[in-house]
Amino acid sequence: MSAEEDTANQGRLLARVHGPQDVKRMSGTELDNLAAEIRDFLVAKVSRTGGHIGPNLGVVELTLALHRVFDSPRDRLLFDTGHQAYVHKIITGRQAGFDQLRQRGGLSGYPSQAESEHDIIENSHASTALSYADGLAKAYALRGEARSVVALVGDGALTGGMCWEALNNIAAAGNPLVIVVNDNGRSYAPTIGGLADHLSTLRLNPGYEKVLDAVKDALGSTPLVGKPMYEVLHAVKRGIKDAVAPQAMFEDLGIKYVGPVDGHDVAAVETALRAAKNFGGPVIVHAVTRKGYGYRPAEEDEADCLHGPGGAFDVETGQLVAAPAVKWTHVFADELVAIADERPDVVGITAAMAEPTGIAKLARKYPERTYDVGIAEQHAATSAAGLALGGLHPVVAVYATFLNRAFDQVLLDVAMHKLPVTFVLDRAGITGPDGPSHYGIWDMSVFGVVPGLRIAAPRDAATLREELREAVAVDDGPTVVRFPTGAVAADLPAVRRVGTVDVLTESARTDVLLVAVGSFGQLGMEVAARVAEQGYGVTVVDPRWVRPVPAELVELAAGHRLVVTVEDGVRIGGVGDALAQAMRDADVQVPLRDLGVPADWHPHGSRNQILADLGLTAQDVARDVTGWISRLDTQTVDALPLPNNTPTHN
Ligand SMILES: Cc1ncc(C[n+]2csc(CCOP(=O)(O)OP(=O)(O)O)c2C)c(N)n1
Repeated sequence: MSAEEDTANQGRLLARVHGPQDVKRMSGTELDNLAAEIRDFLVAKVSRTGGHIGPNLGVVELTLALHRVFDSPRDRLLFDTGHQAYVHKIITGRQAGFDQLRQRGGLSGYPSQAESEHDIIENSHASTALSYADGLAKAYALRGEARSVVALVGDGALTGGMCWEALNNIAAAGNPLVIVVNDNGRSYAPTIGGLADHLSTLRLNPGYEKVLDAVKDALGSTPLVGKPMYEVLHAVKRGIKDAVAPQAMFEDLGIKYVGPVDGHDVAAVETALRAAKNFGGPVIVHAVTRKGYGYRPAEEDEADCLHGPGGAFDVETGQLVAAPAVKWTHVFADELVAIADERPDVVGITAAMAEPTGIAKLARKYPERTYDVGIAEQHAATSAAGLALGGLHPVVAVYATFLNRAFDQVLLDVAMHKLPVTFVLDRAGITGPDGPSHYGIWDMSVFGVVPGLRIAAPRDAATLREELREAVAVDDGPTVVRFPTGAVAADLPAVRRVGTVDVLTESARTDVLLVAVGSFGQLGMEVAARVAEQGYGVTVVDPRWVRPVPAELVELAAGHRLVVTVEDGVRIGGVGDALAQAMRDADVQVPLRDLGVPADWHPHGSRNQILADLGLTAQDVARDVTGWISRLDTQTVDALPLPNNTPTHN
């Protein structure tokens, strides 16, 4: 085929795909070409928006095969974690949405019921799909409905305990159900643990290695993405099944095992899936894939196979387009290493996210003092408790949204034992493009009720370093240090410190005490300037440690006419709520208004867009504050109007 014909044909098959039926009708050759077109499409689109490119490139053939063998949405296709559902979205008629992927009002980066009847579960937290599948299969058995239930789960997600609880139940129930294990050997980084080792014996098999080497050699001489490479890959894809030995492990669980199958061979996957579909009981189909398959910058990215670039990237190199910024994560990572240099008892824990949380930096310097526990936040917390019992001070670095999983472990296993464990919560508050389940807005409320747990919310790099040091100096209970996503805020020095509370600005008049939590320090300064223009004096404070509520904060509140709190977390049980209670307990009668995130499901978009939607900009807050303080002279407290974003059900 000439180059012109090739260009003319680009996207030809993809344009015919409006739903699963269109894929079912295609021939083997067409499917191979379609897979190539899908990869071109994914790279072209995701390179503009950012998103989970590596995982999706790895499941193109798997997803095509799933939609050919099963009849979605009647048959239920469940995607564990959900970050690898882009191909499913393409097949189910959502190609047009990819220009707006993860943008406000655009396509979600995860399955979304609102988008399609083909999306059954809305997720983003790993290791849940097998439990959903267990329940669905039981429900259809009880209701006498003949529908297939299929869950696609990665080897990374399989390190999560919920998967093993589910497998135990699935085996016991014996209902028909298909579990497709997408085994690419990686979470972000290579998957760790006994299970991973077991699976990797397969990948280390010399026969399999030979195939991979041939693929790698071929990549050097082919264009980045596209059809020619697929022809080469096809040529080397022979014999993969014969080259490797089946694994007994899954059958030991009492679940039928099919595989290993080459996950990039649609026909081979289809054969396995059809066998599994007709088996009449639970079956695991073990598919071996390569993360980032077919796109050289992803395949060759040692760190995480381009797991999920946060923004636009260069197609040739896979490098992010945006100028690199110093992020909160970097400040934490550097300071942790500095602390570890001084304190041999300080160790780090990550739950399969060493690079994204910055723990990787510690691991590079002190590999023997760093533990990657897999996608196992609950285990991370209690294992940290064990480390602390053993005389160490663990620093557990997780995204704020994922620590929700480990509430009971933090409460009882760590806090009740008064153990010195520091939880560092990255991506706290409104995060943005990953949507509702990735927002780190619950931590201050949920963990605020844990007795003896101290929570710090630094406002800039300097206070992050300082509060991290204060946290690891605590030896009689757990601490949390939480900070948001993105570039770290410019340093904002305090004018003075009262107890643990930093006063950021004050004036001769003490009308309003504005409690700016964490990264809202700068917003607080802007609000004070705007409100000052209306003739009111605002004292802006950063409590630094928000739990327990500092006694000095209550004293400061007593010296003002109005207290306003602003925080990057849910209002119910948040810092405002806690301060109001502390003021009631101290019989401080000053009215308080709390601004924060309503307890609701907030859509994806940029952090700034979502904060603006919630009325959490300097302009909005200044308007609220001015309105409240100006009415105070004439109205009673109860008559103070609600802020813009206060839903009535709160
Ligand atoms: C509870 C939880 N912890 C951490 C994460 C972050 N995370 C997203 S994808 C991922 C790796 C998943 O690996 P795997 O299931 O093998 O899928 P792959 O990306 O390799 O296709 C992790 C750790 C998460 N989504 N949920």
